[in-house]
Order: sequence, then C-alpha cells, then structure tokens
Amino acid sequence: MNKLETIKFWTEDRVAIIQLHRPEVLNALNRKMVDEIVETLEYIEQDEEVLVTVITGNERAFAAGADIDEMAEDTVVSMELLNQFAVWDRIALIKKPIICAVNGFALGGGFELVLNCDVIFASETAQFGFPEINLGVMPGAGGTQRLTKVMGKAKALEWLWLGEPMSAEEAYRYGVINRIVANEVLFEETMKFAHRLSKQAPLSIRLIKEAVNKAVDSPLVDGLQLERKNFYLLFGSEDQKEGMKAFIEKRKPDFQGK
Ligand code: CO8
Repeated sequence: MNKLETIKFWTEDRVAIIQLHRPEVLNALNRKMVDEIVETLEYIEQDEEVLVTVITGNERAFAAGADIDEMAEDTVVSMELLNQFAVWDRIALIKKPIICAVNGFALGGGFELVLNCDVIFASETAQFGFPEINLGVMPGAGGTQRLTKVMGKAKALEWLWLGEPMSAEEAYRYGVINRIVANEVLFEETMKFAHRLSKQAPLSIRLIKEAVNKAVDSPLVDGLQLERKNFYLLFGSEDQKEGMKAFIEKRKPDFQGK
C-alpha cells in the first residue's frame, strides 16, 4: 500500500483501525483523504487476517465535513469532470463490517461517512449535522438519502433544512447511532465490540450485512429472496457444519471462515 498522508492505519488482532488524521482542520475530508480511506478499506477487504474495521477521528473531531477550501472555487463543470462520488460508491461494496467511533464533530461529509458505516458508537459530546445549507449547498455524498432512510422524511428535512447540530442524545433517540459511550472510553468500548464481532462466523457476518442492506434499499420481496439465497448458501460452508455440530456436542464452535 502507498504511504498514507491523511489517515493512520494499524491492526489489532483481527480488527483494523483507520484514524482520520488532519487535526489542524478538524479532519476535514479533502479528496486525498477520501481516496486513502477507500483504498485502505479495499486493502482490508483482501486481508484474510482482518474481519472488522473501526474508523475513528480524534477527541475534537471525527470529521468537520468536506474540505471547504478545496471546493470553494469548484464549478458545475469541474465537479462533473471530477466525479468525486464514484470513490464514495466503492464504500458500499465493502463486505466486511465497518464500525465507527465518533468523538466531537461529525458534520457534512463527515456525517455522510458515519452514515456509510454499519455500527456507530459515539461519545457523549459527539455532534452530528448537515450544515451544508449554511454554505449554500447540500449534502452530496448520500446524506439526504441515508438520513431519511434512518429517521423518516419529516425529521430528516428538519435537520437538513435547519443545518443545526444534533447531539449524541438526539442521534441515539432517532436511531442514527447504536450507543453513547463516555468520552474517555469510547475507543476502548468500540474496540471491545469490534473484537467480539471479529470472533463471530465470518461468512455469516458478510452475508447478514448484505441481506440487511438489501432490506434498506429494496422492496421487501427482493430482500426476502436475497436473504433466503444467502441462508441456503451458508449450508455449503464448513462453518455451518462446525457451528451446528458444536451446538449438539455442547462445546464452543471453532469457525474458520470456510
Ligand atoms: N473545511 C476546511 N477547513 C475546516 C473545516 C472544513 N470543513 N472545518 C474546520 N476547518 C478548519 C478551520 O478553517 C480552522 O482552520 P484555521 O485554524 O486555519 O482557521 C480549523 O479547522 C479549526 O476550526 P475552527 O477554528 O472553525 O474551530 P471552531 O471550534 O471554532 O468551530 C466548527 C468548529 C463549528 C466545526 C467549524 O470549524 C465549522 O463550522 N466548520 C465547517 C463545518 C461545515 O460547514 N461542514 C460542511 C462542509 S460542506 C460538506 O461537507 C459537503 C459534503 C458533500 C461532499 C462530501 C465530499 C467529501
């Protein structure tokens, strides 16, 4: 992998950690950073030793949005030619779980990155929001779609139109995030969950993610078909044989991801 300039990346057992690292601008997502995040997720996807990714920022910010300096002079034509959202679309193709640990600001593109994750842990002082309207623009990396699917039309419009910050408590109440954790133990608690997830049957984890995403994105009947196909598919795995045998033999299963 190329040398990383805007993020840090390391692994702990079967969990990979991506830390956004442009602290001087509250982790504003410039294009280089989005490229590095997506390329690292794709690298992790091919690493057989790693099963779960945690994305985090620092104490002040997860990410305070797209880098405004970088896009201030953009035009319709430069945006069209840049086609920057093609790289965002690749996040949806990642089959391994992505867990997010949010401290501080998660605004604009930063909130969109959060909404692309599968499980979201936030500290008590995390702050979410779409302030794009204050810049005369709107979310472009999926924010209007993903927020609406999570909280419904009326509530999403209110947040998107007013551009106000949403506290961790509010985000929890609307079902945007999974858990609120005390600031000082956010990373530790997120890692505990990630390690626990990394011990689950790997193939089941992937196929459950695919099926749940289908439920979000498609009519129920299509989702049910995909769920059924994935359920049958698991009966071709050694882990299904091992898992059920272990249950019958009253012992812990030893899953190999095969
Ligand atoms: N872009 C560039 N620089 C930023 C950004 C940003 N989004 N956010 C903060 N910074 C910089 C500041 O300019 C400042 O730099 P300097 O020290 O050189 O002046 C430094 O980070 C620290 O910020 P502040 O001094 O402003 O810190 P405060 O604690 O006073 O305020 C805020 C924190 C409230 C978060 C404030 O910085 C702020 O309002 N930031 C902008 C938030 C915003 O509008 N985000 C949305 C951006 S638009 C967007 O995300 C569109 C997404 C669609 C495409 C996604 C593609 C990636």
